[in-house]
Amino acid sequence: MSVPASRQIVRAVCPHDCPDTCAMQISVEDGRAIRVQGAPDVPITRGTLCSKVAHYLERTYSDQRLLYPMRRVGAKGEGRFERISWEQALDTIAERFRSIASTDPRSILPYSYAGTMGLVQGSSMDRRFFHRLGASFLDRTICAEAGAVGYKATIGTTQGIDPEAFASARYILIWGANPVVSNLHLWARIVEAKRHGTRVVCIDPVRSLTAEKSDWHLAPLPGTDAALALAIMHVLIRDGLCDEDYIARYTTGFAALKRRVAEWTPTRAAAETGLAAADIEQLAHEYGQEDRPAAIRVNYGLNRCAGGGAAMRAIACLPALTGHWRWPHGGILLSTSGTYGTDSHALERPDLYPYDERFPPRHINMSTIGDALLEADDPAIRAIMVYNANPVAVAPDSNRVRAGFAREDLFCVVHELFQTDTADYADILLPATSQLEHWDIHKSYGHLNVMVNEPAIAPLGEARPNTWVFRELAQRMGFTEACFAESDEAIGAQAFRPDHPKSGNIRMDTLRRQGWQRLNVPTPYAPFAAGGFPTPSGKCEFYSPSLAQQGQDPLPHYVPPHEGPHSNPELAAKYPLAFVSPPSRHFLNSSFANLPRFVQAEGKPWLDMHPQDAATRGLQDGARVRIFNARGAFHAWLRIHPDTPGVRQGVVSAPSIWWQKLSGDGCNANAVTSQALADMGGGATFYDCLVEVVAAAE
Ligand SMILES: Nc1nc2c(c(=O)[nH]1)N[C@H]1C(S)=C(S)[C@@H](COP(=O)(O)OP(=O)(O)OC[C@H]3O[C@@H](n4cnc5c(=O)[nH]c(N)nc54)[C@H](O)[C@@H]3O)O[C@H]1N2
Ligand SMILES: Nc1nc2c(c(=O)[nH]1)N[C@H]1C(S)=C(S)[C@@H](COP(=O)(O)OP(=O)(O)OC[C@H]3O[C@@H](n4cnc5c(=O)[nH]c(N)nc54)[C@H](O)[C@@H]3O)O[C@H]1N2
Ligand code: SF4
Ligand SMILES: [Mo]
Repeated sequence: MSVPASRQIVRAVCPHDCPDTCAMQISVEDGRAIRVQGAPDVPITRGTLCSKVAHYLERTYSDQRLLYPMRRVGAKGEGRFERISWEQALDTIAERFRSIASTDPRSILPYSYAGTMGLVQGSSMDRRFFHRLGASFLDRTICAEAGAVGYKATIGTTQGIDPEAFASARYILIWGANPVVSNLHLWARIVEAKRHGTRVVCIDPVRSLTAEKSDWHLAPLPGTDAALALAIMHVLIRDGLCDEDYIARYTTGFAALKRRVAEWTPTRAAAETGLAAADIEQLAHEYGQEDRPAAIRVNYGLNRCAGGGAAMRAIACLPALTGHWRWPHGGILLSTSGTYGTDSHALERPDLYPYDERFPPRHINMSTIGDALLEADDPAIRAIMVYNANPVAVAPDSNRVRAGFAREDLFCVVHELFQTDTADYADILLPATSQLEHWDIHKSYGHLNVMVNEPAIAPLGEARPNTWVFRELAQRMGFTEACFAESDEAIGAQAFRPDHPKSGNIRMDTLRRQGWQRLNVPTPYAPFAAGGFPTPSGKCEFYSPSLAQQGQDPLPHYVPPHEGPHSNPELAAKYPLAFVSPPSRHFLNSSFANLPRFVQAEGKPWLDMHPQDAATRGLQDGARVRIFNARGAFHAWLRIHPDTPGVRQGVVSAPSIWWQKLSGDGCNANAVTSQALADMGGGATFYDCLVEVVAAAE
């Protein structure tokens, strides 16, 4: 195909927080991007993008884009601003940071998450800047930390099966994941497997789009997955469905595990999970068949609860018990991100932290940002700089979060593409570039390739990339270290350790020529076919000495929800429904939830409820309802499907994450979610939340 002279195709990468990390091709004509497509030659993407990013130009060229730096003119949170120059904006920020840092630099807090997953725009110059400044450290726990820590306690890494191998899987268990919505290209592989007869089972309290398309859907109560996993292990061991040779060679602690799971009869697990004991027996038997190794897709839906770490740890034991790791299409997949030898030291330079004895390092957990802004006093947070994130909309317990951001004495800088709920609280609001306007390099948590994002167009208005902002601020703060002058490409060139067995093959010239490169892993890839788990013992640890050392239960166990109908009957008497708020297919967290196409596609804030729960409350399909608990309330429209209920009984679900100011009542699902933490990693517990639902007042 010949490309007209004025027309170019630029290689790009979808920057969003999604495991697929798609390769994009941007057609550019006379300096304007005119078409966004999935790259046909890159694995996983194979030429298709999801329905959000296929319309990326509507985001890029949206008339809602912030194009100039601004300063607040209205009251805090009112969202009224006036235009200023970049010089004025950067000087103001540097001056405030310098003044605050002279008393205690830990009073300054960065707040960022995964607005872009790029290694350069996501976590490089920004970290260098805040490290050098001696700011408070932000613990980035809001999504995956509990599960990642739990999984690693068993396996030693977050690695697992190559996602491509799901196409040849013989039995697939989708657990706490909704790939049709949140991992579309893995779903495409699962559809390939279904075509040759593979049975697909989905474990989810919600009848998600994935559950709907699976052969069997089991709907446990939220936060009870560890009980289910322990009972599956009980049956596998009781009925001789284990691979004793694999266990003997490549695992530790089997005898102790056997004693532990002896207590976990299917009947006991049935009482916790709300599933039928017979179904648990059947699931264990289906799973344990050695002639068809099972591939488990486990994901973060089940780690947003009190026992999220323990659940992931227990589930991660299964493929070692059955020896399914022996096959490339057997085992378990949480995330591929641990496969990369990312050089976070070079990118983030933690060595720049000053270690001043007057100011011992202070960590703030992003999952409790509301409490931190309102209560931290050693020292109080006096300045916050938000980028790649929208905490007012996405952080739990948003009444507390809003109150924190509304503090008159908090200096708040927000760097954004759009005027989000958080941007409304800025004192200085800075315009950020979109992925088409800056350079980056990407790893993935849903495949095994490295990809480069070349800028396709010039920045719109005066929008600037994250790295540019922190480079400029570093200069104004007098940070003279050479790393603050590095270009984006120079930072990107340090992203992977050249001596790493799996990343050592990554070459910048190859990447820039062909757009992507697969890590140095074989195809097919069976990471633990012969053991080699990167745990302290080198084995899959059913018994974990390091957990024992930390004073935690060293064996797989069940931690009931903070707010379960069984575990907290007193609370459940007032608020009897377990509330979850998983991603809508039309939004990506709160991204896209301000753009007309996607808001129209989603329609309204919905609440899915079981017909029996609706009948008890006298609620009709389509009614506007108030969802509330002691922390807050929000409104949504009820969806009841009498024949195929959208949720199990006792559970309600609100597809998320709506912008608060665009949701009708100024509140979204996080009005009711809690800042309580998970058992491991300080993770957030969005899906561990009891509520009551009533008809909305007129
Ligand atoms: N379209 C779209 N895609 C996305 C996102 C998005 O917002 N929109 N977000 C991205 C991000 S940041 C992430 S972390 C991933 C999230 O994607 P996943 O890791 O798949 O996690 P969730 O979508 O939160 O939850 C998955 C499923 O788990 C169910 N679930 C809730 N609680 C429990 C439980 O206790 N046990 C079990 N077994 N299931 C439970 C939910 O009902 C949901 O259907 O998706 C990414 N992809
Ligand atoms: N109720 C409920 N709450 C949840 C969840 C849930 O399932 N239910 N899921 C949780 C999970 S898993 C996650 S990961 C978090 C996600 O929370 P966030 O990571 O905060 O995700 P987004 O809401 O997409 O906000 C990212 C923001 O970054 C901006 N951005 C994008 N690119 C750039 C850039 O290059 N520079 C700058 N400066 N900004 C940029 C985007 O415009 C967007 O507003 O939400 C959590 N909150
Ligand atoms: S959001 Fe996910 S599926 Fe959609 S284009 Fe980006 S990486 Fe691909
Ligand atoms: Mo996430």
